[in-house]
Amino acid sequence: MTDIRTIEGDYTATTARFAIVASKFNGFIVDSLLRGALDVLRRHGVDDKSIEVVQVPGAFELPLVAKRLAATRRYDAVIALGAVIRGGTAHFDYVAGGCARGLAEVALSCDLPVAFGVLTVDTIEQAIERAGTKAGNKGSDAALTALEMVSLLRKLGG
Ligand code: INI
Repeated sequence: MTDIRTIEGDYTATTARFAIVASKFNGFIVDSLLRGALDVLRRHGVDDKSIEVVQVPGAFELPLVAKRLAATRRYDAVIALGAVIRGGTAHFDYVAGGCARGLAEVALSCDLPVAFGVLTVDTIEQAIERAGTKAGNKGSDAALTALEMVSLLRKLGG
């Protein structure tokens, strides 16, 4: 055995409060991500009263609203959900890059977990695969990550 102390989060943060910010663009995909995220939170004992969902126009708008929500200090974590699909969109890189950079910036500047449940894929088929079909559900994954990060930060303290 080793003497190294290891600290990791678990999924027991049932009293935590969560803000979910979800984009309406590609809504039929994002709705599945949202269902997945809510399912995970509920199955882990989080009460519906501890969850708020805010809808934004597109993935590019996720960071600003995530920042507003984080700044209220009402939540223990923010879960961002969206779907950026390259398809024929010339500005995919700007939307996906701005979204990812912005959300990372919110987490650091607000000192709050921001789970990245945003699909960045080439095709609608790939998005469907990652939204509750054969490649899992990125919304569920993000909710699990949020639960784990809340628990981890509680353990780390400070
Ligand atoms: N927004 C998305 O969430 N997904 C996309 O695939 C997408 N594409 O392809 O353009 C998209 N564009 C809109 C963007 O997020 C902003 O809402 C828009 O540019 C206004 O700021």
